[in-house]
Amino acid sequence: PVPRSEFRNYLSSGYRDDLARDILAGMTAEQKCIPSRYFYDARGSQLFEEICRLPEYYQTRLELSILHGACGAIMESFGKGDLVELGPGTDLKASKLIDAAPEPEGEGICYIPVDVSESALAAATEGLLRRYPRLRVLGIVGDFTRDLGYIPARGKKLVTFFGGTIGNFTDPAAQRMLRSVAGVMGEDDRFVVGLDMVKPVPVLEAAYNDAAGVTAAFNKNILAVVNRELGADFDPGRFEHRAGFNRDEERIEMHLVASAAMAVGIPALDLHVAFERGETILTEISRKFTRESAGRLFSAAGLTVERWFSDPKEWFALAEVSR
Ligand code: AVI
Repeated sequence: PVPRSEFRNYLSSGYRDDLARDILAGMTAEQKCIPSRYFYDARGSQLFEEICRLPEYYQTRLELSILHGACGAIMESFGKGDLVELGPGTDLKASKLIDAAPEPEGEGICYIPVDVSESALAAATEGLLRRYPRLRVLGIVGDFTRDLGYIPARGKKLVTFFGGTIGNFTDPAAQRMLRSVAGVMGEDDRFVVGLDMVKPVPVLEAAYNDAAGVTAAFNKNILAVVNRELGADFDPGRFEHRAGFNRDEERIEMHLVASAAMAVGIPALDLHVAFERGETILTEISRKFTRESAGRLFSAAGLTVERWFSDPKEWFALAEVSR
């Protein structure tokens, strides 16, 4: 019998080189920064899963309930073909879609998750293969900000990018990513993107300053990543978590604040970094959208919003776009 699942690895071995380059740039910049993609080592991914279950972090639950209401309409127009998921977390969202497909048991659908972590791909697909005896799987181990060209060009495609992660990209990075998705889409294909929306500031700020301190631990863990990979001697205990909404930019900004003046050594870069008390490292932006700003984001990348699905308060949304 033909195997139902296959994994292809397109990952370049450059994680440490990328990190070294980004940390050198980030630690010598006027506003020190560390790109948020380095949050997600094993511990960071585990902490992020914990964040998704926090009472203050409404995004994950809302998105799932919106998808529950929208999956019938989305799958009715898709029918069958390649279901591409960029950065799958669990298999929950893909199952919602496959359950709503016109044909049962995953018939006619090839699920194509794209993620840098092969273990994340295995976790996302194992259950699906068991649950849908006719589903096929093609796992792409790669970076969805640069490896989308490896998605096979054939038949019809539904691409999904859940979780509001598009908000973690600066505008130029988001444009690059959206254009590369547009580049693999045919005219009848659709792209479903999760967007966290502008809402009352206390709600937004609580989601990034949870009472249990999980987001603070998640934020500080990025220093442990730099210590481990580059031999640096950041003391996470001497940095404090800070997250607040920047109204002008319509985004949450997450920082690590030096609680005292200190020097940090980064041997792999032959670098000593001086911190003043109160100086910060920007570790993440999380943009919040309105229908208007989302429309501008997509149209600048040559994409058009076809349908809009959201909760009654419009706190989170799924935009279904075409090219
Ligand atoms: C992955 N991303 C959409 C999350 C967010 O809300 O921007 C990451 C996160 N940062 C702090 N809490 C969650």
